[in-house]
Amino acid sequence: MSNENVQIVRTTTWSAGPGCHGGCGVLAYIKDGELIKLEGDPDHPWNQGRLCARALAMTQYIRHPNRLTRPLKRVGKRGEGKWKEISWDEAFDLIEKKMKTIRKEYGPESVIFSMGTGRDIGPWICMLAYAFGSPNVMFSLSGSACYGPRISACNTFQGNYCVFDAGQWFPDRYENPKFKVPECMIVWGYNIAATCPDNLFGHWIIDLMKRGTKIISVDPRLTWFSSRAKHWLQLRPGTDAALAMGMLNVLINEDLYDHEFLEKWTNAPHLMREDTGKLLRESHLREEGSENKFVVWDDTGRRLAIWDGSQVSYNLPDVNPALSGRREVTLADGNTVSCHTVWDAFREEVNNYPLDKVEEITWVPAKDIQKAARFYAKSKPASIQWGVSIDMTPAVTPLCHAISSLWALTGNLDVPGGNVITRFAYDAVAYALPGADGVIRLRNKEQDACRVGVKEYGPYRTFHWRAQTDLTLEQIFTGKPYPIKGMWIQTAGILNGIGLDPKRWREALKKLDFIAAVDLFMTPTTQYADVVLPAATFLEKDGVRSWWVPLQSINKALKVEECRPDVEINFELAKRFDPDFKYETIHDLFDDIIKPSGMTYKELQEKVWSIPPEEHPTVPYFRHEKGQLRPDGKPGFKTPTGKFELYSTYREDWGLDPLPHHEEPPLTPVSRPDLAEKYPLILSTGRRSPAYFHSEHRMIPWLRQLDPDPVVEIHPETASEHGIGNGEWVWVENWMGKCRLKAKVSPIVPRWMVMAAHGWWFPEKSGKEPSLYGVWESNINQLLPMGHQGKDGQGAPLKHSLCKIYKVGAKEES
Ligand SMILES: Nc1nc2c(c(=O)[nH]1)N[C@H]1C(S)=C(S)[C@@H](COP(=O)(O)OP(=O)(O)OC[C@H]3O[C@@H](n4cnc5c(=O)[nH]c(N)nc54)[C@H](O)[C@@H]3O)O[C@H]1N2
Ligand SMILES: Nc1nc2c(c(=O)[nH]1)N[C@H]1C(S)=C(S)[C@@H](COP(=O)(O)OP(=O)(O)OC[C@H]3O[C@@H](n4cnc5c(=O)[nH]c(N)nc54)[C@H](O)[C@@H]3O)O[C@H]1N2
Ligand code: SF4
Ligand SMILES: [Mo]
Repeated sequence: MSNENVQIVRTTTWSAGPGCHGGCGVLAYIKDGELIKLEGDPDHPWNQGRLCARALAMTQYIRHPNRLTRPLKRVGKRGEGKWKEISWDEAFDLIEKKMKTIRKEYGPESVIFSMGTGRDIGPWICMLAYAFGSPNVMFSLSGSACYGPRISACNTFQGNYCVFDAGQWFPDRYENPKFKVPECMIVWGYNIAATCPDNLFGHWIIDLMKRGTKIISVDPRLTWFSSRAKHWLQLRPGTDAALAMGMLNVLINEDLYDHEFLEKWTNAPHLMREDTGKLLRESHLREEGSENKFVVWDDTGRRLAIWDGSQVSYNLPDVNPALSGRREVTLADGNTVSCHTVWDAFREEVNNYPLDKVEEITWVPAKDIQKAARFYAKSKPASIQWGVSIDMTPAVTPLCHAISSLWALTGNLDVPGGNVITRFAYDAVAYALPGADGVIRLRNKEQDACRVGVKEYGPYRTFHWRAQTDLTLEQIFTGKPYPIKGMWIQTAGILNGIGLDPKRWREALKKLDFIAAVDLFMTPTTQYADVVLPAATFLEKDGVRSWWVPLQSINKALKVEECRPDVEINFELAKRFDPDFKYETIHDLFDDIIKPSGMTYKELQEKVWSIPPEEHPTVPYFRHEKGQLRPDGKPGFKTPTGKFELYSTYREDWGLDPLPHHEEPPLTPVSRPDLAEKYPLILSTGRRSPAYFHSEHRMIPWLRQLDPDPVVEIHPETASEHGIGNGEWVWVENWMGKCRLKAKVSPIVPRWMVMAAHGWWFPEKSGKEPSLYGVWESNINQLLPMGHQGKDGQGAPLKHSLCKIYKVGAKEES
């Protein structure tokens, strides 16, 4: 390639385009305003020149003939496929008028702002919703079952989220003297070699393996990491909590846990009342001296806890209360109650999971669990990284609690090579993830009270800023407690990927008065909108990206027709909806977001990425010891007790079981033997394809060539039982419906499970109803129900339902 007139733009990937959670540094080669090549930036500390197929295929994406390039207005009925090009001014005027009418008649909360997975538009959709006045930003997956539940669970009992340490907070990475290579890493329900999810990369784990890390894989499927693991625990889907409890059982009963961490940093010594079975709270304690000060003694006269008016601090320096055993405590009312410790209760719960019972639940041999647990516990340091299959368990919080207890009790939290507490680089936060307050937020708390799910679910009140999806869908039909009349859809493939039971979603969309969608392509979902706006790829915009580290800029490299960056679209409308909107220009907004870094946006753009210096409080390690995690600056964790909570204060307050435990998911052979009789195979869905991001990219030739058809993976024995050959089309069916997928016969899945690809529609087919790009042919979500969220409103059974299979054309089994 001649480099004449070629301009190289250094920038950062974040979705629109590759479709990603993002963060790779890239070099965009631009000639005469066109992208001629994209390659990994060898100087970027994270990807070090590596890049995925989807980013490499950007040259086929940018000018794809199907791309939306002008705003469209629907002129036929919803689904009829009749559209008219309009100007941006017309589009903005129309949206402003329609949405203001709904706001006036029904209130701002009756417009839902629907988004998909976390990418560049996260902050901007919130900005728009909040400027409009609606708290209802909805991550459109049942039970918010991706990422949010893991984060909110960690907030609940640990105060902050954490991830595996691959030296990502240091520009020199593995070479940094503070960093340690973990001896063991558990890759838990995580297909990270294909996914680079949640701001992490599979190649980091490979880097660690090259440096000596041994892998334990917890996965029903033979993934890249399972096939290279020292221990592969091939569990029955949805039984992870039982497995983790079994591992805790080994840890505790073989005395493989870290006593110092337990005593000093967990709430193990805290007291529980035997009469109520609940925590002994400050209000129960005996008053002494000043009005706000209470002290608790045990029956031997030792002080156990003190309440200083703001919080109870246990474990006073001069007291080392016994970790277990009964004791009598005198309460404020003068009565005496018997108490035991949290540690007693925790161990009792763990002892409910002896390994033979765990084997029965999980189908993993007890011996294997024991070996893996011992290996993890004896490795120093060791880390665990979990994937989205965790969120896709309705009892997601107790499951996260069990797994987190593993890293806490082995002293692997907030240490080099272990699970490191995540903080945003420089604390520059654009918008709220659970537990983080960003620059973009609702103006006053009262506006939040009517957010869907706030009344019903503790985590939505306390940590999530999202509307609960399953309740929102119901509310569209019932109109209770208030009507929902409009939807703004930006990055959510409601009918083709993120929505479960998509036919019901279609009915819901049809009920709405007004829908605006912003996308790069026409999809089955956008066919139901009234206006569709053409969005830009990451190469066509300026942006700012702060998701843990680094702090990065996205730098505009080119322009395509009339496509506009999401941030510009939302900014324009935010100004129209909110007369007091704070910012004049988009760069003002970016400046405000990155202010804590001390840089202006222009300065960040020069650098492209910036990692805070090692002494910065947002950089690990041992921040719980240094008082860098809690708002009051005291040592400990950001929880109600300042400790890692083995027994959760929040969960007790929310009326939910505060200890980790296993709950059988709703649609398994164990919970529904009646359904299993007819639908004997476990249906798992949505293992990622390296060629696609969810429902995207089916129209990109290089990517479609890599993975041309919707596949279902079937074990050879199961396939032969059903007379199915590799590459033959099969029906996958259950009580909700059926869809047609191509058999990939492979021992990669166990005999008792099939794995169906998700997100399928066919851009090459007609977009009009009834075809709707063939979305009803192969979209596996037609077999998955809404409304099975867990008791705290989170989680959904996407990875464990039931089905039967048979060859297309074969006589249907009844
Ligand atoms: N190429 C590509 N990358 C992506 C995406 C994409 O669509 N394409 N999507 C992005 C998004 S939004 C997300 S959330 C992430 C997800 O990234 P991952 O968390 O890596 O998600 P999956 O590919 O679903 O992999 C989950 C793994 O869990 C296993 N599994 C299934 N059920 C269970 C179970 O019950 N227990 C256990 N322990 N394991 C189970 C599956 O076999 C699979 O190996 O990927 C992101 N990255
Ligand atoms: N059966 C099953 N279903 C699943 C899953 C599973 O494991 N199994 N995984 C679920 C998970 S974890 C998630 S997060 C969801 C993801 O679901 P979605 O986030 O809905 O998935 P996508 O198909 O990536 O994106 C939806 C639309 O957004 C558009 N888009 C992409 N980037 C941009 C952008 O920057 N701006 C604008 N305006 N539009 C953009 C795309 O063109 C696409 O039409 O899917 C879920 N669906
Ligand atoms: S999808 Fe992942 S590997 Fe590809 S560009 Fe985005 S962050 Fe990088
Ligand atoms: Mo996701």
